[in-house]
Amino acid sequence: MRFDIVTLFPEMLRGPFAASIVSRAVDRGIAEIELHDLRQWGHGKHRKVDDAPFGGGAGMVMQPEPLFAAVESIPGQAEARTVLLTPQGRLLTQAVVDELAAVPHLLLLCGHYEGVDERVREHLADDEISIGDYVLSGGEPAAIVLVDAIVRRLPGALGSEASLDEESHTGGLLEYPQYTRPAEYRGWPIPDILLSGHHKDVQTWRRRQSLLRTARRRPDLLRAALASDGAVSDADRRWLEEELETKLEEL
Ligand code: 6GU
Repeated sequence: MRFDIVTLFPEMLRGPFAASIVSRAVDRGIAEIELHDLRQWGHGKHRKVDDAPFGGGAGMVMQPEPLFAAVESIPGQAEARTVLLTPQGRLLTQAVVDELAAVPHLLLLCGHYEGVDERVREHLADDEISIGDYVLSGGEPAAIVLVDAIVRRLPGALGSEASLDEESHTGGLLEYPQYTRPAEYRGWPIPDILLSGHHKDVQTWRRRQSLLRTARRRPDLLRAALASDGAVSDADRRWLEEELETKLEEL
């Protein structure tokens, strides 16, 4: 999969992409990431890329020309999905990540200042993504998040594909608690069940911990899982109602 990223701050992205899963995926040829410094297409001696808003008001707005010129310089851009990173975009979820992971060529535009000229949204971007309901100074941290989330879904990017299987298996529930050695630390033991060697019982315990944790911390996610066919069995439902002393309909 190919990523082209247009940014005013390429240095913000280099470090994160040079580490861990993303860098390994690049080394393996699974992902290709190219950074494009928007300044290159800025106007005049100062390589200007922004100007005051028509109609007045505070802050600066990114001008259309440098962004259009940057995108139009990128080979294959006409076939790529061009995504503007902006707090006004659709919220990034795992479903959106998986949708974008199926696109062979993504072109990410990192917004800045008070915003981007509306003609960029209308005539250059195919899609707009936000990574959450808070405001960042620019789209770069969002580009790091988006690339990481996509790359780890690409075949061969993770050491073992089992990790991904397990994730999809848990179907929108939070993860169960994990423990490793030592079995007792500062007097805090791990749950006995994990030392029992009864694989089936361990699986049941983990499944229930997932359900319980999701019910308590993210009832919104549990409601979605309950509504999706086959994600939560009748046995799971009965156990959870008992444990919570609540009818699941009341969650
Ligand atoms: Cl993509 N950009 C900015 N500037 N702020 C954000 C965001 C993006 N997603 C959440 N907040």
